Amino acid sequence: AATCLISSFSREKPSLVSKASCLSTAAAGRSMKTEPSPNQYSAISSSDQNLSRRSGNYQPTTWDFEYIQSIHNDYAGDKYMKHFNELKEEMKKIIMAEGLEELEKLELIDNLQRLGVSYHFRDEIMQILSSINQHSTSADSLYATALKFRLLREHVFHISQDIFNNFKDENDNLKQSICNDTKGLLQLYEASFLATETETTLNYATRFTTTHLKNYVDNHCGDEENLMVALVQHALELPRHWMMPRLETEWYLSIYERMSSSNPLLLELAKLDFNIVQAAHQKDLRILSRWWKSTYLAEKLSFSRDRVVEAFFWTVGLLFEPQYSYCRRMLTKVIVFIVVLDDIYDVFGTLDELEIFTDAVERWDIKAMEQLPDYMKICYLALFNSTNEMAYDILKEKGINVLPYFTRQWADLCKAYLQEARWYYKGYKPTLEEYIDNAWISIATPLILVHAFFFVTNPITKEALESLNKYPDIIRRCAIINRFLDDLGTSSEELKRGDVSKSIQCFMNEKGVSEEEAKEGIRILIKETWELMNKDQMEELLFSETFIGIALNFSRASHCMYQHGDGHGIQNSHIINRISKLLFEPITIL
Ligand code: 0FV
Ligand code: MN
Ligand code: MN
Ligand code: MN
Ligand code: MN
Repeated sequence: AATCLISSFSREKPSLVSKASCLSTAAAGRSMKTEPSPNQYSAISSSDQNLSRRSGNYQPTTWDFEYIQSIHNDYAGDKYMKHFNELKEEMKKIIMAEGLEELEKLELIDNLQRLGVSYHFRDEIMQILSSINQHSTSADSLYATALKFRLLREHVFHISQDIFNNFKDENDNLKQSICNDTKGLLQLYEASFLATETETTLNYATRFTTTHLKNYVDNHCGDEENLMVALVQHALELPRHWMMPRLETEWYLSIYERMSSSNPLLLELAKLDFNIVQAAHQKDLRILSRWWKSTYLAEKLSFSRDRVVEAFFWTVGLLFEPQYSYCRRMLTKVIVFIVVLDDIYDVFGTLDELEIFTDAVERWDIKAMEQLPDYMKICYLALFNSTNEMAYDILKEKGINVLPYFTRQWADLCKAYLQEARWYYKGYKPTLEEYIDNAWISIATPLILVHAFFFVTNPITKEALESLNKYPDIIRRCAIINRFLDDLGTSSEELKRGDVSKSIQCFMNEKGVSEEEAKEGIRILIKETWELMNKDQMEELLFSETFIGIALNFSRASHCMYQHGDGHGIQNSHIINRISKLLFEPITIL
C-alpha cells in the first residue's frame, strides 16, 4: 500500500512558457549591484516593528568568513601531483595484473571505491567487471557471491537475485547455517540494499541479516580492537548504499590502515588523493564565502540560517570529484537561496507578503520587485541576478537558453512553500498523500537536480529535456526520500516553533498511531522508495551516469545530514565533526 501511495503522486505540470525575453535581462542583471553597503538602508522597515513574527532561533555559523579565508593547505596546487601520478600508474599495473583470482579483483575494486579513488580507474574497473559478468562461476562462498552481486549491480550489469539460491533451504528461506558466517552476512546485508521492490529474497535478506548482525554486535560488546565488530557496527548505522561517499572514505581510511591485508601503495594513494581533493574543495569554499559575504544576505536577513558551509557540504555529497568545481559552486548558491526563501516562508514572512513574493517569482520580472517589502527586495534581486547569470553561463557555453527551466523550478518551489504556509495559517491538517504531493516539491530536491542536470550534461538531448520537464521518476523518488529524512530530522523543532504538520504528524493523524510508530512507518517508506529508485537507476536510459549518480548521492547525503537530527539548521556535534573532518582536517601522511 505504501508503494502504491508513492507511485501514485501526480502533479500538474505547467507547460514551459518560453521566456526568451528574460535572458536579455541576464546581462543587465549582472551589472546590477547586489552589494549595497550594509548600513545603506534597513532591510526591515520600521512599520514592521510591531508585527509579531516567529523565529527559528538559529545560531550563527560555526565557520565564519575569516576562518575560511585563513585556511592554508599544503596539498593545494601541483606540488604533490607528480608523486600522485606515479602512484596512480603503479596502481593501474596492480589492477590489471594477470593471475589475480576473481575474488581478489572484486575486493580490490571494493577497496578502490570505498577509499574514494575509483574515479581514477573507471575504465579498468568496467573492463574487469564486464569480464567477471561474462564468465562467472557460481560455486562461491556467501561472501564472494554477495560482493560480486553488489559490485555488478552498482555498475548496472544485469544480475538476478537467483545467484543467492544456493543459500536458501527447501522452504525458500535463507539457511540457518549462514547465521554464524559474519563476513558473509555483512556482505549480504550490503547487497540487499540494492534490491528492487519485487525481489523478495533480497528484501527478506535485509531483515534476516540485520537481526543476526545485531546479535553479533551484542555478543561482542566493547571489543573495539576487533575490526569485524567495527565494520558491522558501522554498517548497521547506515548501509554502504545509503552512505555519503566522502564520509565513507574518511571513515574507511582509518580502518583500512589497521587491516593486515591492506596494500601500502593503495593506502598512500588514497590518503594523498583525499588531501588533494580536500584542498580543491577548500578553494571552492573560499570563492563561495567571498560571494556569500558580498551578498550581505546573512546580515540583512538575520532571521535566516547563515549556512554556506553546510550548503557546500551538500554539494560535496552530490559530486566530489575536483573537475566539478563549477557545478558545486553554483549548486551551493542555489542551496543558500533555498534556505533563505524557506526561512522567509516558514518563519519570518506574513501570509500577505508570501503571496506577493510568490507572484513576483512566477513573473520573473525586475519590475515585480517594486511591490515587495524591503527585506524581500534584497533577496529577490540576489536570486534574480544569480539565476540569470547561471543561465547566461550555460547559454555562452552550450548555446541553450535554460532560464525557463530554472525559473519554473523557483516558481514551483515558491508555490509549494506558499501552500504549506496557507495550511499552517488555516490550521489545516493535510492527509499524508496531500502532504507528500506538495512536499516532494517543497524539499527543493527537484529544483536542485534540474540545476545539476544542466551543469553536468553535455550534450543535452531533446528527449532528456522533455523527460526532465515531466519530473522523471528518479527525481521524484529522490525527493520523497529526502523529504522523509528531513522530516525525521527536523520536524520536532519545526512544530515547536509553529509549522504545518509534517509527514510524521500526517501519518499519526491518519493511522492513529504514536509518534514512534509513525517514525518507524516513515522509515519503512524510505526503504521502499529506495527499492523503487534502485529500479529507476537500472531502467533510466535518458540521463547520464553522472546525473543518476548525483540523484542517488543526494539521498545518501540526506541520510548523513539528518542521521542525528537537523544537521543543516541546528548544528549538532555529529555533523560539525563530519564537516570538519571532510573539509578542514587533512589526513596525516607519515
Ligand atoms: C531544509 O530545511 C532545507 F531547506 C535545506 C537543508 C536546504 C535544501 C534542501 C536540501 C538540500 C534537501 P527545513 O527542514 O527547514 O526545510 P522544510 O522544507 O522542512 O521547511
Ligand atoms: Mn559510523
Ligand atoms: Mn523550514
Ligand atoms: Mn519550509
Ligand atoms: Mn524540515
